[in-house]
Amino acid sequence: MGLTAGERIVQWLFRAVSSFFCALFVLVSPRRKAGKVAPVTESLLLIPAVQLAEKIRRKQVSCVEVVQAYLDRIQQVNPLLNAMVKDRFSAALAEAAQVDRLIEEETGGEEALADRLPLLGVPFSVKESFFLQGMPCSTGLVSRAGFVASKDAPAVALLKRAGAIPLGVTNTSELCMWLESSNHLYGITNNPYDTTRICGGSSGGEGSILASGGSVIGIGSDIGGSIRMPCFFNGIFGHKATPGIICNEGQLPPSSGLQEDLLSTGPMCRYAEDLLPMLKIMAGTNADKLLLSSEVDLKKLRFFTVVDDGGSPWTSPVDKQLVEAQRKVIQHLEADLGVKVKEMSFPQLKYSYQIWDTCMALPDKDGKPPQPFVELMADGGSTVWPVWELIKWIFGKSNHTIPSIGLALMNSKPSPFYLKEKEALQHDMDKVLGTDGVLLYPSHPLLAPKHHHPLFTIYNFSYTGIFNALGLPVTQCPLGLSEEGLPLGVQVVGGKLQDHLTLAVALYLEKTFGGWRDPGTT
Ligand SMILES: *[C@@H]1O[C@H](CO)[C@@H](O)[C@H](O)[C@H]1NC(C)=O
Ligand SMILES: *[C@@H]1O[C@H](CO)[C@@H](O)[C@H](O)[C@H]1NC(C)=O
Ligand SMILES: CC(=O)N[C@H]1CO[C@H](CO)[C@@H](O)[C@@H]1O
Repeated sequence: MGLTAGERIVQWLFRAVSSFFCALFVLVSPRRKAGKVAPVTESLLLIPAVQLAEKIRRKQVSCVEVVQAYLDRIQQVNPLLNAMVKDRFSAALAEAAQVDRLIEEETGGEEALADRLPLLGVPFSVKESFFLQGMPCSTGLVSRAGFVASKDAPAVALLKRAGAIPLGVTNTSELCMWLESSNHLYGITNNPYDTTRICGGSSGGEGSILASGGSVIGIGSDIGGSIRMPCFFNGIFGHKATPGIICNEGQLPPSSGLQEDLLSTGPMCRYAEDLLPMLKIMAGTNADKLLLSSEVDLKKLRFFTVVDDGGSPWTSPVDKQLVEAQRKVIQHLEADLGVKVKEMSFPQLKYSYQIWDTCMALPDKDGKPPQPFVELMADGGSTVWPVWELIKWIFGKSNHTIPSIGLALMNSKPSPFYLKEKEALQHDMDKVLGTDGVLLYPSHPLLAPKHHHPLFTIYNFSYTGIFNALGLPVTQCPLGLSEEGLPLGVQVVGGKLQDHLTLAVALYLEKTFGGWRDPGTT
């Protein structure tokens, strides 16, 4: 797709300016020493959640042993990562002991137990922006320090009801609106493959603790890539479900306007086989709307690949290693399955950011506009003045992070032009995908960047954000590591309600590319 001369100039200028600031930033920022977590040595930490539940049910391992192994690992890695910001270790151990007693006393047989409590005894982690009873839920707002949730978010409650045991809550970006998990309440979270790099956001603490082996399954939410970006930067699996399937209640900030159509709560995990059972549990009664128990024959699917967004002036070109990884996926699919992967391009993808931004600003069905970001920052307290916060920030005195202040200053309005482009893209995409199409798309233009870098390159998240605007299910899949030892990956996109297809492809890709890698051994 050609860019106009004007777009080329904008592209050149924007890249020049962002490169200049990146270079300047590297010059002035203190040198951090690159570190990574120690290898996982405890084999209990290397078992997928569904298999772990089975072993616990069969008394091949006690739940207390499993939970203790995870607590030990978190204590080992967290000082380096700052991923889990509040734990509930003693409560988790007490619950584990109860699980062991329950299994001891169970008379209904193992199968009945598996039916009733499919994740019995499996530890999990929770993004701090969700209500988890007895735990903080601040989403990085300093003014919410000390708040304690008195109930569980519905998605959290469903995992608990399936028998899973929460270990603690993990860091996010302020108000979940940034791809670096850092805020003035809990500080900054590091990437386990290289601690000088970002773990992504907003579900970044989840990405980091899962990838380091401190958790096996976790819960995140995604309005512009907040599950998929941290899963990509940390080399794990994540699923942004078709919107409306998993309940989004009980998290901060609440969505308003039409944002509910963009937001998806969903599973994050180290092993692909845990995605589907988690989705089924977290969907509750809505699971019936998906075809989660149908057998998927990959050979019968139609595959598509899109190499990039067509050259948006606002994003960087896709990293060569990511292009190569996606090419290898195509090669494998064609050689193993005998399918033909068709290369496509969608001209509107170059407006991904603008389309996402417009959808985020749309009013709801009753014409009510979304709640202004400054109100979310104020969280019911005194008014926040973004310019004043910016001045305070310059002197290191603001309680807010610069991405939040920037967002408050931007104050987007919906654009009829981009809405029309979105509708055209939606029409084409829905037609291409149908009920048996699967599309491959880069997860992000670049591998996990250094801390703070995304500040100068804010639009790259549009590679994930566009699928929130389109309301399509997407599974983020790891594809091994780059030359510098950083995770590679790809997004697998399906038609609406066709989540089972992208999950089936995730299983295939894990088998073919090896899935998650222990950051300690790379
Ligand atoms: C930051 O938040 C704390 C706690 O809410 C408050 O006491 C303090 O005055 C705030 N600081 C600024 C500069 O707004
Ligand atoms: C994002 O995009 C810019 C160009 O717009 C690029 O210079 C930058 O390195 C990219 N990086 C990330 C990870 O945000
Ligand atoms: C690095 C950092 O700031 N870590 C903080 C994370 O949050 C906990 C709980 O509030 C603090 O105790 C840590 O100091």
